[in-house]
Amino acid sequence: MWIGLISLMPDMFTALTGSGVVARGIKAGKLSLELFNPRDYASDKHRTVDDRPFGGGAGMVLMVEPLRLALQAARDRAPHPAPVLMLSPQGAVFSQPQAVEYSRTPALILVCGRYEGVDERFIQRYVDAEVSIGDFVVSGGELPAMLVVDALARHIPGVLGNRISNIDESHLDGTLDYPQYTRPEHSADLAVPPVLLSGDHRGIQEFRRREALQRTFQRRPELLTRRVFNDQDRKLLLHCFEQVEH
Ligand code: 4G1
Repeated sequence: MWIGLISLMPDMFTALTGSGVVARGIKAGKLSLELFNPRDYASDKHRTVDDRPFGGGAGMVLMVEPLRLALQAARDRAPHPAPVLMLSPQGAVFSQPQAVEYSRTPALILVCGRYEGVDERFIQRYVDAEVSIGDFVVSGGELPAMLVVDALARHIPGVLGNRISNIDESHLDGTLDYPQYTRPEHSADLAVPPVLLSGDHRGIQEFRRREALQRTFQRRPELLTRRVFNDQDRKLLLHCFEQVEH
């Protein structure tokens, strides 16, 4: 997969390309990232990329022209026709199904905003979809873009190694993870739940499922409304409901 990144702060992406899953994918030839800096496409001697907002107000807005030329350069380099996504608080919140979906496109262009935002005409004309990572203020689209690239890369065949497994999507989709333990058996004044040392695989499976459902019910109850449960899950959940009354 080829990903073109349009950013005024291309150095930030060394956090992604230096080590970790994405670096591994690049080395394995499964993923290729290319950066395009709108500043390189500015037309004046000061290499201006932003200007004050029409109508007044604080801060600066990214101008259409440097972005358009950077996008043109990215499109020229893309080995396949590439959808253009922009990281933006105006998008729907990025989700696991989208990570899987976008990992299947052979080429993708991600546009990162800066300052107060991007001239709306660029978005209207050139951006296929806006994607948000959540409802909070950040200083630019770069960190959100890195997060999206990491989430996509995990789904490209051959990117994950043996020590990094792909977390079961059926779990991610509807329930939180169960608690994990590793050696030693006693640590921080706490013992590992005995069932995990018992070798009773059915017991272990049931313990993990119960813990996962209980935590989801307690911490993220809204996730439970998006799923249909089997008989075992229903029984374990009913147990959670009963505990609430006591
Ligand atoms: C209004 C949040 C503005 C922000 C309301 C999630 C945030 C990109 C994202 C902002 C950005 C809220 C994101 C805000 C983002 C131009 C450059 C926009 C940075 C910018 C809730 C600043 N997911 N934010 N505005 O943070 O790009 O992807």
